[in-house]
Amino acid sequence: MSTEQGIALVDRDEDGVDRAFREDVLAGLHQRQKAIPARWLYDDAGSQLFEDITELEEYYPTRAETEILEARGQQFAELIGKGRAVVEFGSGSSVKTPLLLRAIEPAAYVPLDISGDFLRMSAAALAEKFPALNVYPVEADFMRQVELPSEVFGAKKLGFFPGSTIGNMVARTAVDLLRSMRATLGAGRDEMPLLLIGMDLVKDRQVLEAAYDDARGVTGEFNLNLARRINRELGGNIPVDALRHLARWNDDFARIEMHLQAVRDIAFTVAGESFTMSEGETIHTENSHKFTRRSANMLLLAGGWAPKKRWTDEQGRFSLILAEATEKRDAP
Ligand code: AVI
Repeated sequence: MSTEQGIALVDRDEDGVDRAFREDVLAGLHQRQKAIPARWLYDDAGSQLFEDITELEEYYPTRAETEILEARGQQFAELIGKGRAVVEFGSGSSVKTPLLLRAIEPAAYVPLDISGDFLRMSAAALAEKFPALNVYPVEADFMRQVELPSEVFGAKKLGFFPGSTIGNMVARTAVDLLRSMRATLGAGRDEMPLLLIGMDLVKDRQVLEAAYDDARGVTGEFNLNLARRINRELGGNIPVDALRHLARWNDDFARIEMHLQAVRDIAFTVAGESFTMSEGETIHTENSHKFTRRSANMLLLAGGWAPKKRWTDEQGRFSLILAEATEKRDAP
């Protein structure tokens, strides 16, 4: 894995501007409902703010999922077995990943991430914690099928996708990702791969809205950082003080939506293009879908995975689901 590969994954113009970022922002700001894909929330400052969010009193998902991983190690070992190759979609968390690895004693660990820096850092930290484990980091966009290192070709695979990041995708993208995971893990060969995936659950609106609009305003900063990033990287002059963080439950789609709302009429430019927002108008910046047992099962089935076992934390806030890749179609 080389640094050069990391650079190649981000396509920059002669001024060093990330072309995909500029295209997504300009296209999104020209829409009637302004909307920018949530992945752009995560520059270095945004990633640090997200880390801070996971420690907030109101933000329960990280604690709830960790509780499940701590409590269910023995069952994971029984159902998943030892000696698998664990393929984590994302760089891995310093808390959650070791809990799983300790429980199932895999033969290899393959973290996949588009950000080479994060990948290298977390892979090195893990290798230190588990000196006997073979760690093969792969710098890649896991939204598409990824070729795994030849060292794990023959091994049984377990995909690991904690955090309910699947909830940040609209259903169509989520299904595409589940199918790509199936292809990456080699479904269709003799041995069907398994997937352990975190999915946050529908609950009281007040609890959800507080989790995404905390009293200390950390989530607000995380959201507003996107406008700051646009100004910094795309030569914009969005008046950030005229935007406020909005987090609201959309019951029709069972999701928390994050928006940046204009508190007065504003005009600004980004990358040389002009935009206006009327007071009250919003830029939609993130969805966080919440699931029921049935909607989670339905999504997994649509993506080619049959749910086998489901665990929740004591308070029933969050679920971790073990699924097995299915044959192409289930009769009837
Ligand atoms: C990364 N993802 C699962 C978080 C979530 O809960 O949807 C992102 C987040 N946005 C605001 N707070 C947390």
